[in-house]
Amino acid sequence: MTLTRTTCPYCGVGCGVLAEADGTIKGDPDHPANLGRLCSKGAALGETIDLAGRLLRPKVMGQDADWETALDLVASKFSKAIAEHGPDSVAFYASGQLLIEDYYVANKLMKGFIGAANIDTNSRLCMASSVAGHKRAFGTDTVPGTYEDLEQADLIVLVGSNLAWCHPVLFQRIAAAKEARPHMRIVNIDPRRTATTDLADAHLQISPDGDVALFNGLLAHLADAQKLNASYLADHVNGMDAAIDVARQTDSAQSGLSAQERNAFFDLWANTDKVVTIYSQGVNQSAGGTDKVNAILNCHLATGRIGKPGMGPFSVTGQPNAMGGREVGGLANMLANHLELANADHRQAVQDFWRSPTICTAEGLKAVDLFEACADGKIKALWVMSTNPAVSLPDADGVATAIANVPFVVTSDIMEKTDTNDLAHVLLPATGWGEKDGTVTNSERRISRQRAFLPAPALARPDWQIISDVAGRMGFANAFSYQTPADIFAEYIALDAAVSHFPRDLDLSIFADADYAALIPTQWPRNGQRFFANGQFYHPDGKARMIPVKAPARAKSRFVLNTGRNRDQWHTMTRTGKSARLGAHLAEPYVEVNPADAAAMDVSPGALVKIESIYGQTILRALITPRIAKGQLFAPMHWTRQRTSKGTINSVVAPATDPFSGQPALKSGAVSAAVYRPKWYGFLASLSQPTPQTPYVAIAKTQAGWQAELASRKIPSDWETEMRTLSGLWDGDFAIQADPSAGTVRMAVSRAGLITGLFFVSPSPVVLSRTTVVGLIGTSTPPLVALAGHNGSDQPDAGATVCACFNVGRNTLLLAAANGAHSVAALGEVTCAGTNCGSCKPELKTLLAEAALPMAAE
Ligand SMILES: Nc1nc2c(c(=O)[nH]1)N[C@H]1C(S)=C(S)[C@@H](COP(=O)(O)OP(=O)(O)OC[C@H]3O[C@@H](n4cnc5c(=O)[nH]c(N)nc54)[C@H](O)[C@@H]3O)O[C@H]1N2
Ligand SMILES: Nc1nc2c(c(=O)[nH]1)N[C@H]1C(S)=C(S)[C@@H](COP(=O)(O)OP(=O)(O)OC[C@H]3O[C@@H](n4cnc5c(=O)[nH]c(N)nc54)[C@H](O)[C@@H]3O)O[C@H]1N2
Ligand code: SF4
Ligand SMILES: [Mo]
Repeated sequence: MTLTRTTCPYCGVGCGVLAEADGTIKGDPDHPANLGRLCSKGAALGETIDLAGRLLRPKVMGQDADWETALDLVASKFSKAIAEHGPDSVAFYASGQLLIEDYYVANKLMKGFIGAANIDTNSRLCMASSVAGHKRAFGTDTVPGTYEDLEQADLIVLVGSNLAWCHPVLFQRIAAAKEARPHMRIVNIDPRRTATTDLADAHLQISPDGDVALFNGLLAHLADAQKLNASYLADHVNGMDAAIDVARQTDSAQSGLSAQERNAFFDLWANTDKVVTIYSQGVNQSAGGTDKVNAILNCHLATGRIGKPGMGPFSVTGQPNAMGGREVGGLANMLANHLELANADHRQAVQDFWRSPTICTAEGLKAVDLFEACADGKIKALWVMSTNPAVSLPDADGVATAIANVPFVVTSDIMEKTDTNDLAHVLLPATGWGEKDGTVTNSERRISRQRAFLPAPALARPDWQIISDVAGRMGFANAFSYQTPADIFAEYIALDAAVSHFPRDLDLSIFADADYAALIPTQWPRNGQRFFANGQFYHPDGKARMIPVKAPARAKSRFVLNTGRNRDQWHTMTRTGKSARLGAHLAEPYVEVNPADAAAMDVSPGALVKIESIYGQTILRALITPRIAKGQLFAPMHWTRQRTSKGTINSVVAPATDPFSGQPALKSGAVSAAVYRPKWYGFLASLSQPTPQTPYVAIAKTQAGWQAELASRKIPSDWETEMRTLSGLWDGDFAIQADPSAGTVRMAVSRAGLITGLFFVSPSPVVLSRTTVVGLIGTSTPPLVALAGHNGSDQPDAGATVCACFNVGRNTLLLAAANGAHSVAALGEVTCAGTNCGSCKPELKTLLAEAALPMAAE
């Protein structure tokens, strides 16, 4: 088998992967981002490259079409809208999961040939506040550091980042560094306790959006304690006085932390030179996200702790090519290659280079506004590429209605059924990871190749080619005659050279003679180089700016709804949802509720909670835990209308945005919550994919089929019909056991001696081992034994999956702990858990702590 050297398509760590055509995946030991490591999602890539559910040919109005028909239609609809309503009547909504080549071409078509800037991307939901904050402080959008800084730091502050689950390989690198250098300190600033907290020496459980109050408090403390770097400030920074004035007026108690917690943090920060502050969506996704970024940058600038080994602010990017998208300028308020849309010289230079008939002169619509324009009827043709806005934008039901209101909608995707595809007139099949070639830039500005190791399935084509083909049909064939992604990359690098006389941070000259086919992971401007080492910034005077930022007033709603990610799922689950192994870790959408709030709402373990705002409502399973503070709720963002009846959590999130970045506040929705009481709860396991219609549904892929959690307020007249309707299992023998006194009903369908469906119904949440029940599907267990909810053998129930790589369940681990495995390493030796990708190590640690508790109490 040939090994192909490629890059993981998930998070911004950008790990190198060695792939074989049979789906064997290994970490690339030579890639500087991961040095051979992979997390659970990367390790399971081989399970998500099958063709189930793929979009394999173009579709026009739900019917298969050939490429000629589909491309002609798309080009003519866009051209017609532009001719009749002007260039601003069309829009692209793209993604940080496009490759540099795809992104460059889409941006070029919109800005240089259509002549509008209505190309925005899901990076608006992700990195926009960091971009705006960097520009205010540095005069340019620069992430100065390198991953090695994380290993060299003496203090790492993680703000609004669940690195353990969202950038697992970076987290592992930090964990290894802490083990090697035990004096290293880690502080986690998050309103919620997470897997990341387990590595931290201190958890600062701040109030939602308490970050500016805290960092302003830190700045005032640095000033009072004479910890400012006076000579650095004099030579390289403007705006210190105003920023410190505002900081002194801020009451840092507004952060929600005690004076003791604050002072300990301030002292630690003030007295440690090598500080890296890592921040992510708890900072960016806020109505004050840009101010949060600058509150953090202010502290680093005031101490000169930037641009040197082991120190600096570090905004980690989410998507594999979030950084590349910023570089090519694929956002509505950017031009290309870090050039300014508002600068006429920059526009002219880009237009000259592109030899384009026109160039946009004004900013386009940012994501939330773009979909508002769709709702208002201003957008006549919309092209969504590699993203799922009907799920991932706030007010998701409003966004779905807005998309449905656009006269012509085209999507490019690798999957056929998504919430956004369901609203489109034309679906264009893109080649996916493993089938396409191109480049991505990771969080430390390192550009790596994605390389194909599989053939393109059926009619699927690479995104850059689809976009170029449409551009050609719109009359721009000369400028979009690329034959390979290498042609596009070469043009992108040539554009950079052509505009090198403008002072910018972006400098891609290291790629000038690059051999695209053999390109090794390379950092711009030079490998290992940090920005700002010489104290030179990109404002006209060469100095950085400290920005005075005010802490926002505290929210007043009954509950603040926080949202985010799970360890083993990626966004709207179109790929990770295919892997039963990944699905076994947190198989159902849930909402974290503090025990006190649960008691007040009469929510017991396993109960359902209805969450409402003026935008919509949803029902989620309660996960009662002290990890979440009183008055707050947390729900993952992953579930969609494809897998639940109540859709996405974004149905209830308000479309409020940050005034500077336009990034939505996805982590602090104002909501109300109450217990939802159905007449019955159900758990269904089935060989075929069920399509249930009950008020509460959550389905997930299992090893041998599917599972569904259900609830309804209507008791059916006949349970057999109900089970067959819910599961779609119309054939096979039916068996039923009812316990009228308990109100429970258990049902099985079997065919040719094999169990094809099991359905357990109860008036209270169904208590039963899901792992055991789904493990019975497809086996020859006698139906009556299966109805007892166990497999008839003496195999104990493994419990909910903790280690996805080796499929090790919670009960197995607890048993191992009880039998003497008292460390993560010992658990690994006995059960293999945590010994492959290591993503579950924080959970193993928590589990050991829990296992130790009863003994301590004895
Ligand atoms: N497993 C997995 N990994 C991923 C992804 C995925 O879908 N799944 N997606 C990738 C992408 S695109 C992104 S952008 C990154 C996101 O990576 P992260 O930003 O680390 O992930 P989130 O879970 O969105 O949010 C991080 C934390 O912010 C906290 N938070 C909420 N409000 C506040 C606040 O006011 N202040 C502070 N300080 N913290 C707050 C939340 O409690 C949460 O724990 O992950 C990337 N990696
Ligand atoms: N409430 C809440 N909402 C959030 C967030 C949050 O923390 N909370 N986070 C936000 C953030 S940071 C992000 S980045 C977004 C992510 O949200 P989305 O971008 O909407 O989510 P994905 O599921 O990653 O969508 C990617 C789509 O592209 C398809 N695809 C995969 N590979 C390819 C390819 O090669 N070509 C093409 N054309 N298509 C492909 C996939 O099948 C999928 O449909 O969600 C945002 N929304
Ligand atoms: S940390 Fe995991 S998801 Fe992120 S790039 Fe590496 S293997 Fe992929
Ligand atoms: Mo993101």
